[in-house]
Amino acid sequence: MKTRLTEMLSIRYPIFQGGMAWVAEHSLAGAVSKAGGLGIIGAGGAPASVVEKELWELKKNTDAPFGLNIMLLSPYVSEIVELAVQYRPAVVTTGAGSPEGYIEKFHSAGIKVIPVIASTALAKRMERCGADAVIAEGCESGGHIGELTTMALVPQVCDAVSIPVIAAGGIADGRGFAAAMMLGAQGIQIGTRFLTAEECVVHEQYKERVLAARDIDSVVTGRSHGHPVRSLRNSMTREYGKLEKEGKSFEELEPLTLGALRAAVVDGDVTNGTVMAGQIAGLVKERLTCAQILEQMTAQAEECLKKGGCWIE
Ligand code: TUI
Repeated sequence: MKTRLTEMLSIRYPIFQGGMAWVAEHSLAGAVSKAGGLGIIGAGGAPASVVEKELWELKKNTDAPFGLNIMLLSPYVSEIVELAVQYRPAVVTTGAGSPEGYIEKFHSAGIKVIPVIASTALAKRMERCGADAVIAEGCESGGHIGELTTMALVPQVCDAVSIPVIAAGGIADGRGFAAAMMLGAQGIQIGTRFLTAEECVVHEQYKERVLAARDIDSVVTGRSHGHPVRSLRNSMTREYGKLEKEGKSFEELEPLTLGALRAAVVDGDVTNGTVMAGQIAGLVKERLTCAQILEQMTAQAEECLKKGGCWIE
């Protein structure tokens, strides 16, 4: 499946693995890159020393191209930017903000810059500033999200910019992959489906929670304070939702979520932790290797694209 994205990055599949905070470390990213996708280390809110260890381990284990995701709300952004320049991933993806101020620096180091955007306005701004592609992420995604759905966002972004568009949010099988390509995307980014991959190191309880999730099991908290986050329903989201309805301030709510993603991912606290996952979690029913996920999704997408739909003769 050759697209402008596979050619730009010399990768076999036009598939990025989302740079999920705490989750996207070297074993997951390395497995995806080795299998022919683009594995991405997620810096999240971690200090540069932690991220450096992951980059070092990844580089030790594979020569395949990989990426680094920089979460722009992190207090360590400037150190992580320097780390990127030092370790030279093929791509830097960014989330939760605009990477405008860093694009030139990355380009001088030979690094492609691919921001996650949630609107056509930001996509156009990124193209003007020299971004090499954009990831159009719909609100079906897990974690920090925008307002528009993937179905509405992707074709509008594809019409608004000339650089390649990568679709993200709500894609976990070959049907979603094919649909994204029909909307004009040159590739896709997958998060939730990789949570249950064999090489993914999230806690066993987290994996079980994702495997058990139904279509309606994710909720968005934090809308009232401008930081909407999608995760799987649990005691924490119920308590958060109740306090949000009562009009509690961000400062009063923050203690509920501080360290809660780590608690779920690392300690397996799926009751009081934040179990970030997308709406498509209900479709994720098996544990496969990253290579199997990429092969299966691509074969199914090619089949769908050949058939072109389910018309009757
Ligand atoms: O960044 C993500 N997903 C994330 S980041 C994260 S860590 C976190 N944890 C708790 C609270 C907040 C963050 C967990 N999941 N996805 C990429 C993404 N970026 N989605 C939406 C956006 C976005 C939104 C607004 C990008 C740019 C933007 O505009 C900012 C501007 O300056 O115009």
